[in-house]
Amino acid sequence: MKISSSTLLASLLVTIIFTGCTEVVPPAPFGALPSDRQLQWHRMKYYAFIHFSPNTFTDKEWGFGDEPESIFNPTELDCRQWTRVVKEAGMEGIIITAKHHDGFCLWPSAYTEHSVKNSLWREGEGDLLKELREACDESGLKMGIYLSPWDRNHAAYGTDEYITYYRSQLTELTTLYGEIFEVWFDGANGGDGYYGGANETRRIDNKTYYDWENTISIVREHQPMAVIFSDGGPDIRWIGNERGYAAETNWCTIRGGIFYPGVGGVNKQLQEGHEDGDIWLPAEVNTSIRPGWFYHPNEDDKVKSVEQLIDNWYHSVGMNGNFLLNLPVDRRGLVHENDIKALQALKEYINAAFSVDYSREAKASASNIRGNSKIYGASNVIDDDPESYWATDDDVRDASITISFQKPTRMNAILLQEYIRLGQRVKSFKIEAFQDGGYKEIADGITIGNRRIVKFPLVETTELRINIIGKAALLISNFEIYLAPELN
Ligand code: FUL
Repeated sequence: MKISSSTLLASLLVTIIFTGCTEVVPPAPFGALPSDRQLQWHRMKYYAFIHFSPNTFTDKEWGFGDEPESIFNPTELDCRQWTRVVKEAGMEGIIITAKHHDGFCLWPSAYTEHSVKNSLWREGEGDLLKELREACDESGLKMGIYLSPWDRNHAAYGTDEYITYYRSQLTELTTLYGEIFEVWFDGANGGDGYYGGANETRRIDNKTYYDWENTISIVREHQPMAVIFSDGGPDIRWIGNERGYAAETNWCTIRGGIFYPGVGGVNKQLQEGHEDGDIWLPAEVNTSIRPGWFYHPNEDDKVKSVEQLIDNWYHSVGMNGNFLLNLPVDRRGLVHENDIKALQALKEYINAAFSVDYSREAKASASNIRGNSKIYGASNVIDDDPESYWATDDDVRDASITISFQKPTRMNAILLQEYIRLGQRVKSFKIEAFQDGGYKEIADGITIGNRRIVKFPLVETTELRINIIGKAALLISNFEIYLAPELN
């Protein structure tokens, strides 16, 4: 069909009349990009780990694998108590140690006798994963699983037979318990153990033994939206420490081919990612609310203080990561009272700090707007739509956005988000406040990524200016301003 030039002109005029501008080319993606399952995970912030196994009853961190099943006997186990506590804490899900290194299974696996089915708990009729699934569903929480690759109980650990066993268990967990949001592959692998009575040391090659590609495909087949965690992803990476600290500079990108579960000597790289990374692999920040991952009665008075938890919050949720906080369920099968108090105190702080966003009363303007189009206007950073964003022209990689308040406004924290669907671009930023007739720098940083919360000493101002330098056109989707309670 031939289109006449007058038809084209008419359609252009219609576009101009209805949109108020000529059409602007949307920004092209830049560098490595997140998958849909990673984007879904990026929308989360904070969720619980629960470590629970025979270790809870033997006072150990790593069971040898020879623990009798009868030792697992929580007296008041109530997954609804867990989900109530977790929900009230503002968390969004629970990842459970379905099997830790000791090999004991919290579900009645068809492939081993070393499980709840031979314990005294619920007279061997119990299935902890089923109970947790029901409790999570009732409270609207997501459920994730930790299935330790290392198994100090299994006689065949170290051979191909064990890999078949491991995969059968992974299939059970990804098919029998509904939707799983995350699968956690621990890096601790190989060493001494019971191994069906052999009582010896077995070493495996972390990189090749589990044939990760084929093991991972089981999760992909049955739970296509579940993110897979390990030192090397493939969806989310370990942050390189167990203290609960991301680095201030935290890229979602890393160079491919370096990391795999149990890779050693790369903790700093895991903590910061790589600016020139060719794959998208954002970080999850995990730590325990107590010194140990498992419950130990002598740690009842060693629960982290609220100040410590707040620090972990800013260094995870506030530094381009998600926060996975471990709650060691006790011998009753309950989250301990002291842990609940600490969780509540953190929640109170979060509520007090982040419930009033002062940016929503302000006006935003920018030094450059892509094609001068409303679609990419500055006000997109202070609306509530995560899919709208301020964008600059392709050749503008150094620009600023100004937030003006109707009256002097007090603040000490700012949250920034890039529109990461199209890549991580920001490579430095500086925040200035207008005070005493001029702009004064109040904070600066390197990366933003999915979410960055910048804390600074209290300022009162009528105008903020954020100068940003990127690797490509800038795309900022969100900007929030808070007055958080000061800690003593
Ligand atoms: C480590 C494990 O060895 C610990 O026992 C714990 O499960 C922690 C989350 O990961 O690698």
